[in-house]
Amino acid sequence: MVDFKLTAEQESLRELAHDFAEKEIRPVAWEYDRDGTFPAEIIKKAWEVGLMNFHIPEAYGGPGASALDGCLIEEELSWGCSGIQTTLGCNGLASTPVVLAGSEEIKREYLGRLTEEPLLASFCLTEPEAGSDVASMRTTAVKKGDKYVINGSKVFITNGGYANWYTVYAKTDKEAGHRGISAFVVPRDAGVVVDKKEDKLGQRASNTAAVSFNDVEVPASHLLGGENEGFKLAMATLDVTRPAVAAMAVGIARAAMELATDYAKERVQFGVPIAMHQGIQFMIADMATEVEAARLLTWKSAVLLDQGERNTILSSHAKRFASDAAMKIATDAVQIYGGYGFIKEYPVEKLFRDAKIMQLYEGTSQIQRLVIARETLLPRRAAAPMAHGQGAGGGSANGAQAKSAVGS
Ligand code: COS
Repeated sequence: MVDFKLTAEQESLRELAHDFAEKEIRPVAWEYDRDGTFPAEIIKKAWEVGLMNFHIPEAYGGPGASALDGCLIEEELSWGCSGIQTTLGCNGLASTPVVLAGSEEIKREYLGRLTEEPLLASFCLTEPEAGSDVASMRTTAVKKGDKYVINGSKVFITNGGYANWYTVYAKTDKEAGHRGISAFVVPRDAGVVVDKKEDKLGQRASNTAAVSFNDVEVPASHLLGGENEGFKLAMATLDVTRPAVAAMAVGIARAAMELATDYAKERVQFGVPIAMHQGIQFMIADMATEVEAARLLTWKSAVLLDQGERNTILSSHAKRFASDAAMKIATDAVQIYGGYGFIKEYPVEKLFRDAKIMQLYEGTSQIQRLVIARETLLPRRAAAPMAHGQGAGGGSANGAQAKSAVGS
């Protein structure tokens, strides 16, 4: 049976997130964007009311929310401000590899840190010379006795300047391409250096930093999954997190559509509100269809995860479609506002800038099309999906399941 009706619990979760976005995020969003203010106070409040770390399984102190529940929250918070939601949601990206492949001890320590205090974690995959082409990374991790020594630089790291710990991908076998990458948990106090904070076009309230590792030592037990299994762990992580990014894009798209709709009903030209003109109506109609379609793809990609199914192609469909829809809808919202849309005093200008990153981070729209094309032309056999650990009724992921999936 296909049922698009949310449960009463899901409706209240959505309401909680919407109220938070309306009362705590929207009133400061434009000011934080202008000044590039890091939303420290909002992090504390969101953590207290349970709007962060909802993906962490109950066994490690989280609520173990389903992927679909996560998407409901992410859409609302991003409707409030996607820059602030990028900050609040990044723990999900950083800790998914730990949920999927960390040892029991690592999960207790590092997932526990996030649920015990409002701390942040970062996901360090991208490098100056390795963006879409993950396998070309240069950061290395060399095993010395019972430690790994990490050297290299990472860029575009969300919350990089504020994280308490980092999930870091590094080459453990330089000659083996994607089969020579491993993932590690690196606590900040192991010697992570924050090189610089980026000054960005949009999502300016989120911290994006370059970080480096100069002979940073971590115990061998900080390896996530097996040695040289990091690439597949990164891909499996993105399968889990791309639905969340898609939900954020839906939040931006919906915000832009609502603003454009309200404005079109108020703004009078040629003697009538511009909403009476068919040219405007058609733009609003397309916005409404695209928001609806993007949300349906997003929910489907999340529900597949919750059902323990492989969602690689759906997660790329959702991320690609929702991100492109957010950009188009934000662009059309500026168009509907006319000249005012180009002025910072009016709200759609920020959404237009914020939407752009959705087509870039967690895999560009072109990379999503690459994944979709490969999965369509050469469908993988229904390989075991990664243990998810946030699925409704799915309970918590266990390392054994996750490791077998990494190796599949
Ligand atoms: N789950 C599990 N394994 C996967 C997988 C997935 N979703 N996708 C690919 N793999 C496996 C493949 O099966 C292949 O396995 P074998 O080594 O057994 O053959 C291996 O991983 C390599 O896959 P592939 O050949 O597709 O790798 P490519 O180097 O061609 O890269 C892309 C694939 C481009 C899709 C990948 O590098 C990517 O997603 N890049 C974007 C990275 C990104 O999103 N960056 C944003 C930073 S995070 S904010």
